[in-house]
Amino acid sequence: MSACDANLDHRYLIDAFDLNIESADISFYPTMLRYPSRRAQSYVVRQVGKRAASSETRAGGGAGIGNVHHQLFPTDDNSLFRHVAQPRTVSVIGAPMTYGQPFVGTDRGPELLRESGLLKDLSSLGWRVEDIPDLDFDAICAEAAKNSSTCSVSPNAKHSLQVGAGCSALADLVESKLRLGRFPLILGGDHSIGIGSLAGILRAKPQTGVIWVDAHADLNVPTVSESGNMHGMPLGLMMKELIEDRRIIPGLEWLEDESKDGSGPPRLPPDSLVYVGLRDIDQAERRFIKQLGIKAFTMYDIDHLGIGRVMDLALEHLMKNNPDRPLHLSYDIDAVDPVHALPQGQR
Ligand SMILES: [Mn+2]
Repeated sequence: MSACDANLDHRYLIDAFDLNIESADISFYPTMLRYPSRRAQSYVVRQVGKRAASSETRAGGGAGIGNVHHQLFPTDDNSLFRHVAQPRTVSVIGAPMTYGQPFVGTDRGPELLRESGLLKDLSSLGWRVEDIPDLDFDAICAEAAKNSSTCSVSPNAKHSLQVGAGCSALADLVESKLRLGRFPLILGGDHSIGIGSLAGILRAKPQTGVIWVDAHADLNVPTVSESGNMHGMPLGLMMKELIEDRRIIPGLEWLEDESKDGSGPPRLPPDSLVYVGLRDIDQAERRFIKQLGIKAFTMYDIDHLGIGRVMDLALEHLMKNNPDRPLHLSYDIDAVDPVHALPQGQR
């Protein structure tokens, strides 16, 4: 397959998904700050719009990179979004986190997505939109950092006090919105926000299956991480098989708290996760994926099978034992091929 064909399929990665999800987050990779946020927004809106005009989309080969307004219609199909209360309300939560990696700037994500018309597009799909002010990570993280002189700092989970405090606040908010029957749409921020999203989601709905769209596996834990950057750890920290007790990481002690309804601390079973779009995996992560039997579709699989088939297989895997489970989509912009989202400084 030529590079050109491969890239075309990467475009399908953005446009041809056909899911019925109950929560989603979107995060930014630091080198993609200049990424045209309209595309990211289009992608998320498509997921929330769900199946609208999907037959035409499939028939057209999953293309349609134009204006979402022309391709999506409100859905009144009550078999969709079964876990979301009527009338359907999406809670837009800004999580402008930067401490999961070294570069400042990922905090602009929520602002860029809002500027590109996200809220209007969601409302045009028939959703009630609850736009929540961004979490005040400046204040939350600064307060957490004050403790760094009094408590030990994890050598290989950088800025864990800040990431931990921010994600704790995010988890509480996400959990409360899910318990109200709302669809939390979390706008990052770097992907360390996944720690907060997943924790909140798994507390409210422990059966949730997770679709992780990302170039990276984000399956590191401090013992194996090459960089110590926590944006590479959100999934690793949720797996009991990879880290037994997260209280060893300063700032993450709250992850081991028992939830109010007794469902235990948030954990993600390896068979409740599917990767889509992997193309840059660390050695330790490769080993974990193999050992734990995690379902993973790389960019090669997408080029080989097409995104439609990949998504069918992903859903089949997640739903085979539990067809009614809620689904969470986590979308890292770095999954988009650089040909469509140029890294900073290269355009
Ligand atoms: Mn990621």
